[in-house]
Amino acid sequence: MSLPAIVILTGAGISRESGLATFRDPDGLWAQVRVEEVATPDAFARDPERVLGFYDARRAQIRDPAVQPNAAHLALAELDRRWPDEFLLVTQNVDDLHDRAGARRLLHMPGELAKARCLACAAVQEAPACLALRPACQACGAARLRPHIVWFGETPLDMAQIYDALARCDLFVSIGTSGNVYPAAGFIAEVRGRARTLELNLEPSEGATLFEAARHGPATRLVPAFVAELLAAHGL
Ligand code: BV8
Ligand code: ZN
Repeated sequence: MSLPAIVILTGAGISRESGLATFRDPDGLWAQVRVEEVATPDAFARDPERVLGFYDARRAQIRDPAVQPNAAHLALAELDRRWPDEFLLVTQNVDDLHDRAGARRLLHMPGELAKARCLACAAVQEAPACLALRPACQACGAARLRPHIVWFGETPLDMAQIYDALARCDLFVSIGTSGNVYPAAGFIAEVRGRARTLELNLEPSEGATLFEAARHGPATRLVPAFVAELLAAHGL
């Protein structure tokens, strides 16, 4: 008897208690800068220094020793470790907290702050601390690195693998996302009616009514409790 195939989607809310700002909360990133100024290809073409500086600042923040994976990241990494059947953690986050918590079956749809991509040879590599200084690509030497981040209007990464996992999943859990940004916001519509669905979020998301169950509160309280409950329910 195989165990349910699980897909978990996370958003900025899961990293909030690690000290990283979300996007749409009152103290969020988009309250300080506009998406159009720093998170689109046009913005990069128009003012590359502004965009590179925005991501350099966020990359410095995730390298601050005070920013650590929290109990929610750690609980999901434990679930990944102990779940013997299909499991995929899809994150909308560009921070590296799921990685540092030990998650393995993990996909970053919008790329990663810790990585850079070369516009000359497409090589993806560890991002130097400061892309605004135009460091050379480790593969071809060209000084044409950009953040390995999916901006608005660009195609998210690993979509075929993600849709394949969604098509097979029996349990879909959405954690810490407002459900505003597509295609991630559309995943619940892909799976509802066919999989069990649960939302764990500080407050109801845009797609809250599409979930069969929802629990509201901080991720560091809800996620460890959910993981313990799921493992116990399957004798793991
Ligand atoms: C695409 C990287 C085609 C950047 C991000 C016009 C032109 C072009 C595109 C569009 C357009 N109109 C619409 C679109 C599509 C667009 C879109 O959806 N726009 C929205 C704004 C309408 N999407 C795109 O452009 C995407 N690409 O569509 O390509 C395609 C489609 C399908 C298949 C193939 C190709 C590209 C989207 C990726 C953009 N890049 N990130 C960066 O990080 O700087 S998006 C960025 O915001 C995040 O990565 C994340 O994906 C997204 C959503 O943020 P959330 O994670 O949900 O965070 P938010 O602040 O919104 O919510 C936080 C939640 O946590 C809240 O609910 C809060 O209550 C909760 N919370 C807070 N604290 C806690 C908590 N929960 C628990 N515990 C707590 N302590
Ligand atoms: Zn290169």
